[in-house]
Amino acid sequence: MAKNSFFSNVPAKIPFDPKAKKGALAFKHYDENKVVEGRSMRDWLRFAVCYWHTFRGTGSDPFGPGTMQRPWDDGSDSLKNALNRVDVAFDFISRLGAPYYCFHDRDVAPEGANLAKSNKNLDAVAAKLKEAQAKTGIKLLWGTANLFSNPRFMHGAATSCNADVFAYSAAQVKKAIEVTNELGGENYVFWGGREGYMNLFNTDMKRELDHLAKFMHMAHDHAKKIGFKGQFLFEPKPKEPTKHQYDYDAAACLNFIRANDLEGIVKLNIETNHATLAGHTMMHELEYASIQGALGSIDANTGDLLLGWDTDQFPTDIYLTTQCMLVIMKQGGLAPGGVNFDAKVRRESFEPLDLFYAHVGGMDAFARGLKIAAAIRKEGILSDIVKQRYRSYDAGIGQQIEQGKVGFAELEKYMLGKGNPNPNESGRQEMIENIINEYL
Ligand code: XLS
Ligand code: NI
Ligand code: NI
Repeated sequence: MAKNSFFSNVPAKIPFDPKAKKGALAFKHYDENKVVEGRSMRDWLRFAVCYWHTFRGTGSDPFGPGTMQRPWDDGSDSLKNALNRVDVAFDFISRLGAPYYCFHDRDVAPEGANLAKSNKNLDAVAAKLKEAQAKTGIKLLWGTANLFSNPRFMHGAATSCNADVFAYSAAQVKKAIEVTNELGGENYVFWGGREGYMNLFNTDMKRELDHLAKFMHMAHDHAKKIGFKGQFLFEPKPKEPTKHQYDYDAAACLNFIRANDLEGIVKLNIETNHATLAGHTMMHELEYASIQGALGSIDANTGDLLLGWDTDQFPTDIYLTTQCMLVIMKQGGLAPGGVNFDAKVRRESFEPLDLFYAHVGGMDAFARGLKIAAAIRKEGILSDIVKQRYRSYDAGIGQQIEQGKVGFAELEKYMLGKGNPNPNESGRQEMIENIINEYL
């Protein structure tokens, strides 16, 4: 691979070198073998490169065409081009030193004239992906199906009003799960690309949601049948492309999961930019999913404060990555999930080299978040503050409330006897924020 590499200006493996000069292609914080809280950074973070943005992104936006220079890509949707791209992708991921990658079926292989031809293309590329995985040791974090680009999905896939589109989607997902299984994928993601609506006047919401639930049970049945051991994941997103996506946020997904007997079958893949589009922080979405045992994996990126859409920028904010790692470490990690960079370089960063800078920056930002979170956890100041704050529930009436030993009548009696509650104490928000800053 190294011989005819398009990345010969980049080291064969980006080094961990905290002393490298500013802006050098080196990790200053991600030291894959460094052990933090008993686990290597590699195993805590389980980084994945995403195929769609990194190897298929053109840099186009609604106002203009692509800008990216990708000298290995002939711009066609031919099988030959797709096969070539596999070599480049694995060369890139090897140099970066990320252990995983993720893809949609249609990112890796061109769509054919009909389903059978599309499946054939996918098989051809999957065979090459399998070889490349074996050669490099790079593994598949998750696979998924693109059920949103082709015009047939204009009304949705599993929630389309057209039953044939439901059937097509089922067949496509069946194949995508099989390919993911064949490649040893550790998870399978469902992002409901157009599972939502543009207008409620023409939408039978109940029927669409029922269809979606049926679809998920069929997917689960098939996964069982073929022995796929990977974790199923929903990826919440509130809007875009539809004005209202059914998988709005972690809460909406969990409600759907519970209402349709999918508990224990589907967990969540939480994406930063989707969380903020839903009016939440990433930390909120992670915490909400995690406390219910449903935090499976993350799509690491970030939005832009001033732009109201899914800009999918690389995460560089260590305050954000610290917040992520605090939640992730609290639940003991993400495995079999990981940290997938569902992120794209800006339209103006059109050289291949920019792909390296972007990923190195994202990986270092997360490694830093990991170190900072570990330092916070080690001193235990935060957890002590929280424990202390709720101590009125550790004994006495609070304990009786938590243990279900009292009802309204007992609580009335308690309070009539006491007259007034114990005085409140300060939440000390500003002091706590100052403490966090001391670790940054
Ligand atoms: C789009 C989603 C998508 C999923 C995979 O906004 O983030 O990229 O991660 O289908
Ligand atoms: Ni995503
Ligand atoms: Ni997204």
